[in-house]
Amino acid sequence: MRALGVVVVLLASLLSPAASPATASGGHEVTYDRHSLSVDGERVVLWSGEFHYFRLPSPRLWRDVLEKIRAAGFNGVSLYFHWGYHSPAPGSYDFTGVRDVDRLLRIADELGLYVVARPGPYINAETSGGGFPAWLKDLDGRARSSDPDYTAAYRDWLGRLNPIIARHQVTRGGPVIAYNVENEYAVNVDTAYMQDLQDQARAAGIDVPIVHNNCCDGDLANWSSGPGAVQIPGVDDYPVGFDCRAPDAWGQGAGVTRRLRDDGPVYAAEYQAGAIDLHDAGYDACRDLTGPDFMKVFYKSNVIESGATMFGYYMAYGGTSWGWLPQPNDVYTSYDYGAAITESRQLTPKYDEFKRQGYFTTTVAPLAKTDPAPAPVPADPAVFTRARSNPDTGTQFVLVRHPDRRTTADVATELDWSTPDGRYRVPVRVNGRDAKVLVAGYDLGGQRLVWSNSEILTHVEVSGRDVAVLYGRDGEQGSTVLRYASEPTVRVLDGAVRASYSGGDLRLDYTHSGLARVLVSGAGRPPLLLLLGTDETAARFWRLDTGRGPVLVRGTSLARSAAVVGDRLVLRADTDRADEVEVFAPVGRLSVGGRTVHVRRTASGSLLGSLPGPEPVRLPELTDWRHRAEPPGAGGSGWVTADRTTTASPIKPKTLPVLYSDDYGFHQGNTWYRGRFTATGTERVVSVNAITGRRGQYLVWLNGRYLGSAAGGTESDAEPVNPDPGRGDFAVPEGLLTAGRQATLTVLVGNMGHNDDWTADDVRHKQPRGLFGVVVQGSGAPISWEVRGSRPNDGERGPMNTGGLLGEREGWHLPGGGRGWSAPPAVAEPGVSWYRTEFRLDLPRGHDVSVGLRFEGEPPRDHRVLIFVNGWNMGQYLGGLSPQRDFVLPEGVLAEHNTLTFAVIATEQLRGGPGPVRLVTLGNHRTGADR
Ligand code: IPT
Repeated sequence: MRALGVVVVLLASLLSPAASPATASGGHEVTYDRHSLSVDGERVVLWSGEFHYFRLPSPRLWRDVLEKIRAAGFNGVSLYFHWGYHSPAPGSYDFTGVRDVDRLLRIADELGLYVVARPGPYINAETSGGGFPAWLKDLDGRARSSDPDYTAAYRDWLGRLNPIIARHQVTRGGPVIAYNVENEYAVNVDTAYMQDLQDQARAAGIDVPIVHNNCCDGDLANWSSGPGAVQIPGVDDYPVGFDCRAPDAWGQGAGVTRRLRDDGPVYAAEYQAGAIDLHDAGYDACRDLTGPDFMKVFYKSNVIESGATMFGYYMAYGGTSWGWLPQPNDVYTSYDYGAAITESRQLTPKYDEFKRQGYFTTTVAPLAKTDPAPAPVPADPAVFTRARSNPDTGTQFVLVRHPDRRTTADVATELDWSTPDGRYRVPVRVNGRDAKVLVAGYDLGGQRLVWSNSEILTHVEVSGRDVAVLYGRDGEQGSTVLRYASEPTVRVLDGAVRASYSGGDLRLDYTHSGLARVLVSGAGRPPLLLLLGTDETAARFWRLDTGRGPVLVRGTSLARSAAVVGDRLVLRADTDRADEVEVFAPVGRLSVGGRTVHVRRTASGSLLGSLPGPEPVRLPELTDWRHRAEPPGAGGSGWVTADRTTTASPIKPKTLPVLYSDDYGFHQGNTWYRGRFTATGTERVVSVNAITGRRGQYLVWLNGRYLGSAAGGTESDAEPVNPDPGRGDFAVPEGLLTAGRQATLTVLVGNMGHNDDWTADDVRHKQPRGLFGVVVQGSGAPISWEVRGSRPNDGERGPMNTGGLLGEREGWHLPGGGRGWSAPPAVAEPGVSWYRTEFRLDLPRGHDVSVGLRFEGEPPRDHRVLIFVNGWNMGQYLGGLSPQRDFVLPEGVLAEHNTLTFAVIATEQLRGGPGPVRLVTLGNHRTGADR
């Protein structure tokens, strides 16, 4: 069961405005009302995290990451689908291998994750063209409008993708619970287009609710009413922004999701769960900016202040913008995003916080239907409270924090709290940037929770007994009050807990420290094992669904899944060190990773055993480098005459012919240009304009002589458009050209990826790449141009893997890599030098080892490195131009025998090759044979 115990069947859901029919056998009905989604009448709080399959070119690791997302307490994932990733050319689509989204949706289904499908056509997502295929730049019609040529293009894309999504809907027994049209479509809008996207979806059999992620407050379109309106309009919110240089300087963003429709749930479509590294602070700083204290304060505030019951946390796992996936103005290769799960798939303290909040949200069913309620008044106004309550159960949820979220004060006070079970003075404390959601009047399994100032992690029923985990900050006072008709028997099994009984209330008082254990029995209720932890000890628990109901596991670095087989719990779990493992399950035996674990029964009724840690990893050195030069403009075939005088780009070139690479079908990576003219001998300066995107560059040769390099233009937001972008002036060396003889100008222009179209104005994403203008000062001779760039596709690696270097066209980056390699020279000439080596990995079996490539030493300013692993372009090392020095190499791309190839583009003579580089272990976990 996907809905994790959310069992509140209500008449209201039958009256909801949209009822998606359960069409096929195994299908379920999806409905909604102003409080929440429901599946077959059971309310669901949709707690989902965003994942980009296109940023992890390894379907086997999709399962790994989705298991980690599931284990964090998420019950859903939000998935963008990337048009350009699937389409090298108009009418050409690929949904196989690393683009097999049918497989992706099957995995989500197998793991019990709901899916919010987000097929664009425009997705933004800091990816090249905002997800548009680069060939879309060649259309005349305005993108994101109902212009006919754009319409034909997106209908083709959706016509292929929608049927895949449709067959995986909840209504057909699959995971897709909602369908997101467009992306933050707020300005320059076209309602006919917005409506057509929905009509296309419906025609393809999409019958789950259609949603949209609205970007901005104010008067902009939000699709909550009128033509083009969606059923559940949601809101994107990044309340602390993207400046990771100052992780403590939380801005003023309220972070409270607005209600946009009265007849649907409040939907936090994208809620900040990390940040892009706009100012090169490094992603660890972004993880600090959006760390556990931010998550506590903003997420909990939002749950209670907005009443949202649909969440998409952006990102749960960011991944890698490998190949030419990055949108260059915002990101470099890594899209780690400072997320809870790192790019190398490691779990962070943010993951623990997601687990604490996600377990709570998906356990405590009354949270799915709440209305604002009077909040208990604190004795000290330095504490701020807000409350919601469930109108059917009366259960109350009280937010406690500082009035100003940025306050770091330590305030302890009391709430005057009228709970459903009586009025109480409840001690509370807010120490620093913290927030809590406290619960009163809750039927916790077979118990009655009157109130607690500890927070609820989760609870399960095991063999007729309730096991509940509550937690608070280490060292803070805690109290929990439970109701019993008569005095129950209380046994404190561990820790210091005082119990008192009076007037039907059992009150437990304690200080949060380690893990206290209290057994309460008798008095007409099922026994209760209460586990009272700290943030840290609570996060050691895992709740896993089995065919016999949910079970709890304490310990391991990740519990992936569990099954009850007879008297045995079959657990799939990882360890990153030797550790004890404790299970609360209706069994007497345990196996982990395919091996029986020796266990003993504890006083808590659980089973306790111990697990070994991982074996050490030994990685090979990278030695025996070979070298091959790519002479400027070399290679006979593949050149195309560049003679166009018009372009679909709204930005017109400075000189003719048009030399934009896209206009000649060269969409990715580097492009070579060759211009020939008859020299006069009076040439003085070659003036070049090239547009590359941020951090791009170009290099210029004349008659084989290197003239130098310049930074390419970016043209991201420039309004009005810069008339002289990426300008470089190169003096013509004396005597190089002879009057009457042919001269050859050779230029290598980088393309760092295509701009996005966030403002839907069609100008940004159609900003050209390549040469924008070339003038040879002192000469009036016409230049005849040829251009050669990327091939449209690279088979299994797809349309965005391979650029237009000669070595890429001829496969030097592929395993095998051809002949002509020799020992590296002491000094390589400016331009493109290829280096390659091979290495063999001997990783311990039954382990999940994350391997990376680390560039060491002083970050260079005079060269950059394109990294190919077994032919896969795993990104660009930009030296001093970006903070990234580690490149994650996923399993699947990595094999046992590997070829590592670098294309080094040097703007000066290169001494000593690409510089010190080595393989590093970015994570090592024992997983057992059955991962
Ligand atoms: C929001 C986009 O919808 C999403 O695709 C991504 O770009 C994200 O931002 C930032 O990482 S746009 C929001 C910042 C207004």
